[in-house]
Amino acid sequence: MRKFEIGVRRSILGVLLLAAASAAFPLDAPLKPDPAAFAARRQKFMAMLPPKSIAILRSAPVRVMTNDVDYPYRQDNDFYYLTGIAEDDVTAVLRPDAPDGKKYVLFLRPRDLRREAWAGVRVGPDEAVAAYGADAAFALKDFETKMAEFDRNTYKMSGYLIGPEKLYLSDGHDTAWTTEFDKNYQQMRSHDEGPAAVVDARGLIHEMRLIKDAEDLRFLRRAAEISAQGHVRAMQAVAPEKWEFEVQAALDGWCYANGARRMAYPSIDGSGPNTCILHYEDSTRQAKDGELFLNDSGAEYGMYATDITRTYPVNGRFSPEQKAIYEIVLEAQKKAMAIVKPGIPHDEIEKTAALAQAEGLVKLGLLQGDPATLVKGMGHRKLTLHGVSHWVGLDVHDQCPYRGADGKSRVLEPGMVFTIEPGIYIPANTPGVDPKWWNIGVRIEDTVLVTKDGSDCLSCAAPRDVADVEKTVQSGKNRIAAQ
Ligand SMILES: [Mn+2]
Repeated sequence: MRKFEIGVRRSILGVLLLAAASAAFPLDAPLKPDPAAFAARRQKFMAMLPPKSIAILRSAPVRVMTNDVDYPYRQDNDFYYLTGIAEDDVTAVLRPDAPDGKKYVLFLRPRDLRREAWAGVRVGPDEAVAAYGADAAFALKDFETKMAEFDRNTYKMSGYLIGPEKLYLSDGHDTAWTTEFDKNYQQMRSHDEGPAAVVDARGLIHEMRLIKDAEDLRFLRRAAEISAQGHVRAMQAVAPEKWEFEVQAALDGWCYANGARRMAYPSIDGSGPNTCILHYEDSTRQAKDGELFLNDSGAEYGMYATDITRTYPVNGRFSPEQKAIYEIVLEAQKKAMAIVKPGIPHDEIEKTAALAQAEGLVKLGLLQGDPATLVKGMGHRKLTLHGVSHWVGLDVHDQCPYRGADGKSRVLEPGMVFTIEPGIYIPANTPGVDPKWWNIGVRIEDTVLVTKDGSDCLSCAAPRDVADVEKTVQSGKNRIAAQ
């Protein structure tokens, strides 16, 4: 596929052929999560815990949107990573040295057929062992007594929390559950029972999530692949007088039609002045001839995010000023991408992109001074605003420290996935900047995997080079002839 792409890239026909090829029917079958991958992660997680530890993981709560309408349910990523369970109101317990051998125990809501008639079929305690690979499963109401119970025969406390000295907790941000749990825990501690130390388990889980396994990568690749195809659709949908929401629909719709159940974050579709608003989410403006369009959108596929931005001319041709800025951003991204390999400190990506952008902006007279000095004093941020790289995974911004306790940047390892996303933004009325540069906002963003000896850009199938971008926009069938 890659050779084919390069071969036909040079013509408009090529772009059309590519579009036709990626719209082939039938669609690739939806990916199914592999239960063995979750079992392997649980095993690895338990092996990381110190002796005499126990972990309790809680699902995400249902969140209310309006009156009696809830937001579509979205599982907590740390809970999902270790369990593969997508439903709400579940508590998982991991017991590395369980005396009874029941290392993975689930607590779930019992089946309720009347409720299921509204809300859909659930896995109850009776099915959970087979469905989720648990060693044992119980109703939620049994959670408290299973954790700790006074034994009337021995006059001693017994239960999962009696014995372990460290409790690793990931509460799924379910504050109601946490409040209740904490009340019981404090009561237990007032009798000097239960683990004395509570540790936030998320730090450990985030470290695991930083290095992607084969299961992570299957989904991350698919998310990036369909989103990159969606970006081609969006480029073809843009034209003078088109509304931003029409372009958004072209991309988001493509992702949904290819199995994405959500976008990874609210799509950013901005035209003209809106290209300079980093998190513009309204999509309600009409694009005008001669403007730029900035599209920062990525699908969530099977819980996994991708993060991609493309910027293109609404009428299919960059103006000289737009092109000058675009080429600085593209050069910065390419330079930063070229250094990615194991052993490189992560902040080298930021430094490389920042220097390239500062050099370009000084050359154009938009910044003054020595580029390296500018970068040191963060002077370039006047027009570049943000950093250029964050981890990507189940979260669009996967949470893991970028620096060690010593303040030093984390060094790249195979399996890390992150964005490279330089940008330059010149809103109207920027002091000291000639109006010909106003309303030019450019960001180019891709999601990149560190491989054994370099990198693999997961989303670079979306056109980036000036000629490819212009050709793709021009190939849009609905384009209104301009000029
Ligand atoms: Mn990003």
